[in-house]
Amino acid sequence: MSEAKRQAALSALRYVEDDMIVGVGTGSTVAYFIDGLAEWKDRIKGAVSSSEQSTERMRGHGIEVLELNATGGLSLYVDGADECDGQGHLIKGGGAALTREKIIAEASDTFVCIIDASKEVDVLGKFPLPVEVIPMARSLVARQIVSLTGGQPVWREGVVTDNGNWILDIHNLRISDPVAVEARLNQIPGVVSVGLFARRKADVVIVGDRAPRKVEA
Ligand code: ABF
Repeated sequence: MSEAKRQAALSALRYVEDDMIVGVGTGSTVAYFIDGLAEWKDRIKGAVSSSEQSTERMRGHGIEVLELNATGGLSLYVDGADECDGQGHLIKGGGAALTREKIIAEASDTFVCIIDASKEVDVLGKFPLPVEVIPMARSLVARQIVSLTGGQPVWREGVVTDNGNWILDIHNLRISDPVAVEARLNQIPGVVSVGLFARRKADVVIVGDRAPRKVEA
């Protein structure tokens, strides 16, 4: 239980409007958002979910879960993060749901990121950077990560993503140019997606009970 996570999540409800289809992320902060969204279930058209975990929670509340292929673009996406810098660049994927999260973020006009103050950093990278990989490419990708970034990839053994893939967590990075690092890692064959949300970063960051902060484009 975290009061700050709950406050950020409830504050994000102000972005929900009648007849919206809401993009919904994953994690303990988002769980509070889903619980609050339950009160809107008859006023929104439904939600697009980034994980089996969130789908289950929303269905438990009677919120209709829709397919992104059927909805088209979304106006709002609400999700947590593992780290957030001052420009709204994020590390995400601690919960292994990064690929679907990235797809929904890309499909949405406004991405509202909800966090507590422990997630705020000056420079991203203390939290190991998750990378989703095709299983047969794990070792190839790991070697290329070492030569491209100097970071240490660690296989999150036993974890299989909702897409049937594996996760490497890159330790010991100091990501001073998140857009460049994201682009570089995305080039490695076998990488499905990188948990750096830099090119498509958050538009609004809500930290605990602080007022929402719009980040510069
Ligand atoms: C997800 O939830 C992830 O991308 C991120 O790893 C995590 C944040 O977790 P929590 O809200 O539980 O701290 O959105």
